[in-house]
Amino acid sequence: MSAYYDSDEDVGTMAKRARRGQVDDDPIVVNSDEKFHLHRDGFVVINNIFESSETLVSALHAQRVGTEVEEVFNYNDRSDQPNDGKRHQVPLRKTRKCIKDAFNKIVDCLQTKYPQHTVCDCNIIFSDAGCRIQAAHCDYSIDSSFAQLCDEDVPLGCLVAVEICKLYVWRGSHRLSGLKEELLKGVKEIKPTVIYLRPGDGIVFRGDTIHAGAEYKERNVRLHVYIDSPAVNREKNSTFLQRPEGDMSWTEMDRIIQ
Ligand SMILES: O=C(O)CCC(=O)C(=O)O
Repeated sequence: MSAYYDSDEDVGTMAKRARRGQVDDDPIVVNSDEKFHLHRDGFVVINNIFESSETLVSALHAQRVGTEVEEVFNYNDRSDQPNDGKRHQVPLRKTRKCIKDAFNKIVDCLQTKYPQHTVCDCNIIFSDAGCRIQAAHCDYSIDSSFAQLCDEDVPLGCLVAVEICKLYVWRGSHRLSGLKEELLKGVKEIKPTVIYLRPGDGIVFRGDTIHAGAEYKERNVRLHVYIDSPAVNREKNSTFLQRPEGDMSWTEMDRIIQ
């Protein structure tokens, strides 16, 4: 298995650079050709959804100008690192043909694969050079009703690469939601997996899969699509860190999701 990004930096170094509470051991690096199963692993990679281009990358960067840019959280509650202000997002506007074409392909692909779901909001995510890893989180609040959903009803998200990008995922972490502390005690720690995506690839992940946006040495742009389920109302643009205060079972989660 080889990484084809950050090639001047091995994964061990990359992991050491990440601070305690994010990725402090060697993450497992895989590229997008590896096969995964959405409900077994918590995520799946789809190759070649559309053809990316320099024009598309530039057109997406251009959307950062002249619009209200939202800061995406990029602090770490475990190491008390403050937000570095290097991760932002804006809603995708289909102003150019290259954007419309790519977006239509993404919607066609995801809607065909997940016909019971609805592909809705799409944001452009920007990382500035030096952007740090996010803290581990889910995009939904995993309360008891969420934990009882059948697999087919779980809402999904998709990170789509327009240039090479990566995402940290905790494989199998979706099966931990709803487990009581006594049961969590028997679960072995899960090391993060770094999934590298080539331009045009996407990673679809369940709303209860723990993940973290990656660090970037150089600026990077990518798309984040919400794939809603009729069974769950989504709070727009929310993320849920893995340590709600006062919930003791999360001490075990801290141990498991290293
Ligand atoms: O920045 C990324 O690539 C992913 C961001 C993310 O997962 C989030 O903000 O929920």
